Amino acid sequence: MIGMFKEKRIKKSLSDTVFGRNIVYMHVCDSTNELAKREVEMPHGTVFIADAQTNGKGRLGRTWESQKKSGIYMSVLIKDDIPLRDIAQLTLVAGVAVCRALGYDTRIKWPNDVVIGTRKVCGILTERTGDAIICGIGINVNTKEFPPHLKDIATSLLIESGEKHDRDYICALVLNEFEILYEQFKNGGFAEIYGQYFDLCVTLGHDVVAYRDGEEICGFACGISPEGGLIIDTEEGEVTVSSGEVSVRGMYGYI
Ligand code: BT5
Repeated sequence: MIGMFKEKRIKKSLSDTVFGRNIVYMHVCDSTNELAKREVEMPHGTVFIADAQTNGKGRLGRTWESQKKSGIYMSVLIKDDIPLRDIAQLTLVAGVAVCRALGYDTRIKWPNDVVIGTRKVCGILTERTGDAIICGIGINVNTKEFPPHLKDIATSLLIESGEKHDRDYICALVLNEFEILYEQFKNGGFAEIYGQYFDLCVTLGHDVVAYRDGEEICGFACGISPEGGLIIDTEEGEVTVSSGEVSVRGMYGYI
């Protein structure tokens, strides 16, 4: 059924997991990440989900287009002892989880864009508030059309497959995969996920430019560091950039 999110339907497809055991659903909210921040007293694993966002947020002050009932806008509240420096890695873990859940030959444009071909189908924004971490995931599911400024860079499962998808079911699949990978990450660190991330990352092997505090770092994306940073081979040697501080573009296109 395509319509509003149904908590029961999401729960039906969930494994016996913590992520999503408690679901806070709203028709509309400003941003599920902001909602999670306001409701930070909720238990670990609570998932905040909305049919539409009026102020969907991307990284570095950007916006996330959040059309009504066409996408998944959800945030997972994580209350564990994750060191501050590992938050960026959690975004990478979530990216791998989304790829595993969606299939469709999804790949990752470093650090956090899940793409099909050269277009973005999902974005992830991880934030910290006090001791809690909020991992926000936006997935374009049944979006028919994007506004002009996104036409060339965004896609949806509907556009790619010609079919509408059940958002509740996809939500549950993503949460199941995320929790499995999260447990591995928590116990063994990013090393547990590194291989999968590396294999999924389409940025590698491309000429890229990273923008860091007004500075441009141009070079060949040649590797992922053990911490999840992107290693760029520049004229001055190798530079590793971390996801919290840069945005990256392909020199000859989006990837
Ligand atoms: C992201 O930022 O990709 C993180 C997006 C996170 C969205 C989720 S939805 C649930 C939770 N609540 C929130 O408020 N946010 C999270 P970034 O890497 O900065 O990419 C943002 C850029 O992606 C924009 O500047 C646009 O170019 C593009 N964009 C915006 N909306 C898009 C969409 N629906 N599909 C594809 N691309 C989009």
